[in-house]
Amino acid sequence: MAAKRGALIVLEGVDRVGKSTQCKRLLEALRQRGRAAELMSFPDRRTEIGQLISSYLQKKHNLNDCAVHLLFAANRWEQVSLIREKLQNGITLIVDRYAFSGVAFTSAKSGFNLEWCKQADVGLPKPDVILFLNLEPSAAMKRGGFGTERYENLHFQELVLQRFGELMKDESLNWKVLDASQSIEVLHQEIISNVENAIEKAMDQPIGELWN
Ligand code: Z5A
Ligand code: MG
Repeated sequence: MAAKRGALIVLEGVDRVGKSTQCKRLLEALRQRGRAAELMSFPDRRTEIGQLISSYLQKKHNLNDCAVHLLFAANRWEQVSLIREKLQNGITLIVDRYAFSGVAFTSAKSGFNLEWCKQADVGLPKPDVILFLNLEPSAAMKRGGFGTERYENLHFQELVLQRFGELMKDESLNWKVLDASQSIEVLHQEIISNVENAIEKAMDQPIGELWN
């Protein structure tokens, strides 16, 4: 019998909703349960492309909006063989932001439509579940406030949330919308039960392709 593959688990949401906090809790919980699991996050600021993105986000320099959109996508594509290899080796990957952030953030800028934005990520490994941490940006902002990076302002985050809403209409993807106003622990429990289901279902299925 072929070895069971790992699941691709994505956490998404606007700024400060608790994605990174939950990704870490989830990783610990899966490992405690004896599951092979690893964490990945995008943007991955460690690569050369990631460094360009990081310096753009820190407003150290400007980039053309189309170019930076493609850089964010390229920063995912440069990890695709690794993602596939880990999944095939039975490792469940927890991913902190993915193509959905890519599309939601760029399409919140004027002059961009969702379809154009999706093209650069078509064919990426398809998540087995997308956990959307849902919270009004005004509430998220109260969590210590936004920092000084690009995009960290209330009006833009509200547009981003609307764009995520558009993406969630796609029923070919397994979106789970979770109430991120709950305590870290309660939210964690909801996440782990959704993730256990996704892992069990993914085991016997081939890895899908996003938006294909
Ligand atoms: N971006 C893009 O444009 N295109 C792309 O393709 C991608 C990203 C992938 C950088 O992302 C920016 O890149 C981001 C999107 C854009 N721009 N914005 N805005 P990032 O992932 O590096 O962003 P970040 O700086 O890590 O922030 P974040 O990810 O948005 O935060 P978070 O991970 O969701 O939240 P957190 O760090 O876990 O928690 C925030 C605080 O809330 C912290 O003090 C926690 O202790 C607290 N917290 C967490 N959970 C709770 C609960 N349940 N209750 C109360 N307090 C809580
Ligand atoms: Mg984060």
